[in-house]
Amino acid sequence: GSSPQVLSVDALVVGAGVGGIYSTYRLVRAGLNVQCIDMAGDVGGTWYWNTYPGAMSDTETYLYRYSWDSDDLRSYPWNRHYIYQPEILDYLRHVVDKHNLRKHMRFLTEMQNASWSDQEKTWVVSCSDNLVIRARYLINSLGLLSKPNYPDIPGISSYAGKLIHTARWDDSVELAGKTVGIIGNGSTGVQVMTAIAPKVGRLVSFQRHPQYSVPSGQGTVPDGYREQINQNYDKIWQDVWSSSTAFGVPEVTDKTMDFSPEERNKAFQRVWDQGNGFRFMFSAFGDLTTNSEANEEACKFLRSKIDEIVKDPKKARALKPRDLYARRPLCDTGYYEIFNRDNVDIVDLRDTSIESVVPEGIKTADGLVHKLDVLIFATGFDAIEVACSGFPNMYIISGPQGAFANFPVVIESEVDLVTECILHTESKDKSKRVLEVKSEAEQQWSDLCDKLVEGSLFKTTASWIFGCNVKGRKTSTKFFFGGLNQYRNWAKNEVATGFPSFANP
Ligand code: NA7
Repeated sequence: GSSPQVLSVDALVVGAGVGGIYSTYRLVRAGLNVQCIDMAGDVGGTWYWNTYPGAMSDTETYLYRYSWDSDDLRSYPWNRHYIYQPEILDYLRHVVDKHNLRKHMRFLTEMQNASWSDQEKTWVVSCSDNLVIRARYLINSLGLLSKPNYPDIPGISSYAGKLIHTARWDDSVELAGKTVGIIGNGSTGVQVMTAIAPKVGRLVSFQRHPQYSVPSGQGTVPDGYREQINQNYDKIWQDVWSSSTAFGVPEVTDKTMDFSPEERNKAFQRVWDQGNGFRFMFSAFGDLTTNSEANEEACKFLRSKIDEIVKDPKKARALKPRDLYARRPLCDTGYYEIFNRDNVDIVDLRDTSIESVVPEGIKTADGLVHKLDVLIFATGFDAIEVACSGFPNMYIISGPQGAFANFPVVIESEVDLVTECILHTESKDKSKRVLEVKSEAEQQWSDLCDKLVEGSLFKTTASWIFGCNVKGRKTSTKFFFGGLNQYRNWAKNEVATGFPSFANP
């Protein structure tokens, strides 16, 4: 073919989501020549791709944003406790435009291959469009949940109706009046079902593992709410940065079983009424994720709520989990309530599994063929599968074994460290501008991550958090469960002590 177009820059940022935008901002501000690319048609990352009905953040709005533009934080308009996908996308576009970052970005451009030239101390990255980008630093900000996971069910290609994955939504798919089947009832499935139930002809959830969900407390914020947040923002961020989960919820240490059944019930009811999944898991008691007896108390409370809300006992039975409350905590805007609608039904795959997809719909093991006009896969992602060791001057934002906490805050903390690493490298003689994480440091971190999950009940459920959701993937510790605060302390110490975990190879 024709010879490629070659672009030489100081830093290449791959991905223009929450992490890529902030990386670009920091490195441009530091005086580097930066190119950011994304295979998508615009900025947004996760929020570019996940446009399914009901898509929203389940972090409260005042924390689902960057902390570093103090004016913007206080003036950019929002009016609900949680923001929907189009609003998040607007916000990210606004940040990019306000800080003039678009001129550093190139879309519909995919990184295809990257190799390090030891001689030139440069990454040589080939991209789609016959483009080669040469850069001293490579920052991968590809997202931890970006590759859609398709279930391993025979017959999918034979399906004659409309098939759609939530992470590749297509607005032209007509739902009104149609019979819609959905596989997947995690964060995504719960949101999409709640949103479409009133619009579709019939909705059938093919459910393998029900999950516990609590009300989010969504709604327009009351008068004075924003003003109060604005006045306290500095303190709010200090608290978030020194917290473990960064969700802005109190992280209490009380032990569940030290309290009477009445007191326990009252505490669970209080966080249920306040809303938010992380609040329910971490603000009533401090041991739900480590003590199974305590956890079972939360389960009992949540199962009783399902029985209370869902009128049809058969549906209620199907919706009640039998395992522990030990997955990423969900919250919703009326999920259990939709099952009181006549047009919403549930097939409990614990009773009868999916045998195959057939042209008409889904065939279950009991021999029934469920006819479907549309089949939605809310089946999640092939999460956090990236290589990392032995790559000089390469960094991964939200890569393996990052902190398990509110992602925008985690991402910001990671980008801050990466920027410090790059500035440190830049301060060196031109021929020595290389920094690479030591393999012993990497091993130590990995061992620490393994140690921290010992005793965590999250290990007892099979979810993407340990890579158990995709067939053939090795189960591993994909997160650092020491808390955001501990990560930030570690990072601070790295910077203050001259990057002891890194070396100039
Ligand atoms: P999740 O949380 O990985 O949920 C995927 C769902 O899809 C879950 O209910 C799975 O059931 C279900 N699933 C996957 N494969 C199958 C098959 N083959 N048959 C039946 N059911 C299946 O993905 P989400 O998109 O909801 O959320 C991911 C994260 O994005 C979330 O944590 C937020 O941080 C944002 P299972 O439980 O495995 O039985």
